[in-house]
Amino acid sequence: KHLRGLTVFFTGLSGSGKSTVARGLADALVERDGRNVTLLDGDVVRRLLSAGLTFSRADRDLNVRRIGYVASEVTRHGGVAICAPIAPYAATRAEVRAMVEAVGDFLLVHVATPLEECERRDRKGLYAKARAGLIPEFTGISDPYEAPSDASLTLDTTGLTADEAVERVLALLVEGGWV
Ligand code: GGZ
Repeated sequence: KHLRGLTVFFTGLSGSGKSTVARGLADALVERDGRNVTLLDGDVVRRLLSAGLTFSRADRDLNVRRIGYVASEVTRHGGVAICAPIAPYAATRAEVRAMVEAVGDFLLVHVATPLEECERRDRKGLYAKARAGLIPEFTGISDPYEAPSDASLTLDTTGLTADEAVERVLALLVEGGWV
């Protein structure tokens, strides 16, 4: 078992299940072997670290780079950073990967729940608003999402419980010797 730092970076649409799986993974890692875990969840990041940023491409990129920078610092010091932004742009994700891989390990998890399922869930009513034209740049509806081709794991949460989804990510970490 090595103490190398690690970033687990979740990417996917709003409502895909990123936050739920990320939180579950964080809890599981702390419980299993007391690893030093930092969860960089979208909501908290947008409220504090990226307060005031919009959803333009420039601001999304800034948001994702900030998350990546914090994750790289956690990783540098041997911790586990778990990030869960939409991160719709492949080039920006690649920048974050490079930043983290300079100091530790990076795993990309694509939460690839289909748009129709995310929209069916519509837990915050944002898809309905976006369809009504009330949110001009909504990912998947009126703004792009570039699906990754470099994911270590692709997870469709349709028909999976949160625990089952977390188990799949944990299995990947066990396989790679991180836990
Ligand atoms: C996408 C938006 C938008 C627009 C508000 N597009 O389901 P949520 O509510 O909690 O997750 C979404 C969150 C996305 O913020 P991120 O920081 O993860 O995005 S990015 O990585 O692209 O910077 C959604 C809400 O914010 N939200 N407006 N226009 N999601």
